Amino acid sequence: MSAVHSSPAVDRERRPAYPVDSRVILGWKSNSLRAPAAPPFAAIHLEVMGPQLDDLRDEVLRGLAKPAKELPCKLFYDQRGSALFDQICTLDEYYLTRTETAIMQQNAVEIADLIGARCALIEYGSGSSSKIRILLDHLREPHSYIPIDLSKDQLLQSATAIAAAYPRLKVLPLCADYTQPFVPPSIAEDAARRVAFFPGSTIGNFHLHEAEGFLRRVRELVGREGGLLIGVDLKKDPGLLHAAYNDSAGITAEFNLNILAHVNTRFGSDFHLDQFAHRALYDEQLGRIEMHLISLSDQLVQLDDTKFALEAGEPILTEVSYKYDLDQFATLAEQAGLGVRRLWTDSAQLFSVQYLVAR
Ligand code: AVJ
Repeated sequence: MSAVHSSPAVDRERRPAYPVDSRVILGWKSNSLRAPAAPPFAAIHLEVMGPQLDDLRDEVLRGLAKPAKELPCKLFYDQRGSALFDQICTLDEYYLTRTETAIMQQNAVEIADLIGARCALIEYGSGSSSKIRILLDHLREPHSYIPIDLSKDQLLQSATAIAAAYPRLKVLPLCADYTQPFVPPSIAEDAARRVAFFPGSTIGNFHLHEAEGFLRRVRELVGREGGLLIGVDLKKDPGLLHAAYNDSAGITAEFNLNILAHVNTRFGSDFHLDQFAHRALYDEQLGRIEMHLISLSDQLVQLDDTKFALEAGEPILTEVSYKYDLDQFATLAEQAGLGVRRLWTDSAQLFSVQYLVAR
């Protein structure tokens, strides 16, 4: 029976179908604790696995206490940040989204063939859940869709839209921070295989050693027969990269600065947005874009009881975005127990979509 109906969303978080603490023993194989079938009035059951507000606060405090200050890039995506990101994706200079989407559309039949029938799709960082539609439109009898995102409101909204558009699909949204190990939701055992979906080259936001650990966790989650469909941005002319992260309309700058507004509202800090400037540069040696916010004056910022001193010109690192060679990424995947089964690129080799399988 489907747990999802196409009626309007009801956030059932405040009255979960099972005790919240049971999440620690909910696993792939746990049948006994599966949530009872949803009553007809319940549209979507949202499973929440944290993170606790305090975990994020600690991460912010630790990042600002470092000699080279940093903020975690997952904090870009409050409501305004998510809207700005969606806008970035439509910019001429930001080739990533349209290139990845075109690759997926052009090869959708082959991709769906490789994934096979009755799969459970687990999307890491589902955001507005738009790219998954390309898959859902081509897959044979997809079994379930498990979007994972930190932003609860957007998750509920997009999961509801997917459930309405694909009434035969089980939609099981999970609010979690996938950069940290988390307990996977219990997925009915009758899915033929578990396939993770990680588009957008968000893998680039991990440092290289973190990326390997992340891929290994994905490999564990999907199991022996599982797969991972992943978008990986490629090394290219630094000029193109620079333009993609320094768009002429200034949307990326707004997106970058908005992280400070988000930290202010969420944690009560007192960043002055007009005292910082956006900077993005490509480090060719390290093969990565770095986004910074540069302090425009000597200033103090307070968070809880701690005051952080910033000098004029001092950067806060807000994001890294690694660009890969195909060989380099294949090696990384191998180290994580995944082999490249097939990959697709555009004619200019700007971007790649890769289907990895457990080795
Ligand atoms: C889609 C999260 C990978 O690094 O290109 C866009 C985010 N940052 N412009 C990226 C982003 C600046 C983006 N990710």
